[in-house]
Amino acid sequence: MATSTDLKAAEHARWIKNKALELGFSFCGISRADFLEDEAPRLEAWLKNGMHGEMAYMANHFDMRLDPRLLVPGAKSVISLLFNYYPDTAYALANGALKVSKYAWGEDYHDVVKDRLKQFLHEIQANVGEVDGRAFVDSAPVLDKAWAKRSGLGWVGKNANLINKKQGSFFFIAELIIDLELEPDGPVTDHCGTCRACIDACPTEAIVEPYVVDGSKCISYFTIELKKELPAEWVSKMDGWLFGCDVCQDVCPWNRFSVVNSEPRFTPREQLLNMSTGEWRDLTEDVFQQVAKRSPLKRKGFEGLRRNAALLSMDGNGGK
Ligand code: B12
Ligand code: SF4
Ligand code: SF4
Repeated sequence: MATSTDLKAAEHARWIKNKALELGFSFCGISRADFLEDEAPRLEAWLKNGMHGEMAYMANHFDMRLDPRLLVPGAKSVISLLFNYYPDTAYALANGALKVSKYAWGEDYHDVVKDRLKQFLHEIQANVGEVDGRAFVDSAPVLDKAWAKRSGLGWVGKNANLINKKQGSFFFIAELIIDLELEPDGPVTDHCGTCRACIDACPTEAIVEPYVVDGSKCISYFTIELKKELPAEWVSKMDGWLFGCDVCQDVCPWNRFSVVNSEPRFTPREQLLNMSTGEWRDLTEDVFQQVAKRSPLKRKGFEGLRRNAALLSMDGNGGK
């Protein structure tokens, strides 16, 4: 028989899911804040095999990454949220120019989604009363995909991205970790089946086995995370990507169901998308400030971006 605590937990969960949609999130699911048992050995193996490359931060806070109660004392629930960034691809880069991943065509998602999360937490506090918690979007030792999977928002595909059956994978994942008891959702099934389009299409063979991406071989790592110069032997494999890489998502059949996002702050920046390879190669600090202002490109910095562009254009990546 359902107790009054269960009923409250179900009622609060319903209210939270409706509010999430109102605030512009596409999907919302809930999990109990527990230890991530299945992920523990996988994360350990990934790190042991050096798949984090020089992303030293990934090796930190191992226990906290697997248990949100160590990150947010008193945590009871993880609210997982998907925020759509799929852009109007009519803005696609001029043929032949160096490519920038779709997630970076507009304003930085850390800022856009964080603002929304803070508002969400305030609304929960106003509606429910004393609730303590923290908001995260790619901003702490939290396994975002594992929580979204547990909360029933999709499955983690062979390309290691969370895929939602209704709208594909071009989403950012965020969480509210709070000390309120909520009715949890359950995971959904994997729909990759016999497909291996992402594995075959990856330009650097970074998907070393189904569901395992060697981060240290991924174009996204080379073009964004790696602090030192792109190693010469990898330059020819970058497939014209200047910042990030969308290949394993572009070929995924589930992304036929992507819908264009409705977030004004993600409106693609025409100046960024119209840059020719020559303009990237000869990038000046002034132009960098214009195209990278409040954008994910800031992470790479002026020198890093110019260095990538110089190496890529020398190798004949991109035509214009
Ligand atoms: C480190 C990191 C990277 C690294 C490493 C990539 C990686 N796959 O881990 C690099 C820089 C390469 C990267 C690239 C990208 N990233 Co990134 N990244 C992260 C970050 C910070 C941590 C991810 C992590 O914990 N990796 C550790 C390893 C162990 O995790 P994993 O690959 O998911 O491994 C799991 C699977 O391999 C699985 N597994 C292993 N073996 C097996 C076997 C079976 C049978 C099964 C079923 C599963 C399974 O279990 C593991 C543990 O859960 C998260 C943000 C966050 N805090 O979570 C964003 C995040 C994963 N990135 C994101 C994005 C958008 C990207 C890019 C698409 C960006 C781009 N366009 O360039 C690419 C995609 C590359 C790819 N195919 O994975 C989004 C993903 C959104 C989504 N829909 O899934 C996240 C969640 C950020 C966010 N909050 O929105 N990223
Ligand atoms: S993002 Fe690009 S390089 Fe990285 S795994 Fe996917 S296809 Fe391969
Ligand atoms: S391309 Fe195919 S195998 Fe890869 S994630 Fe998508 S459905 Fe799964």
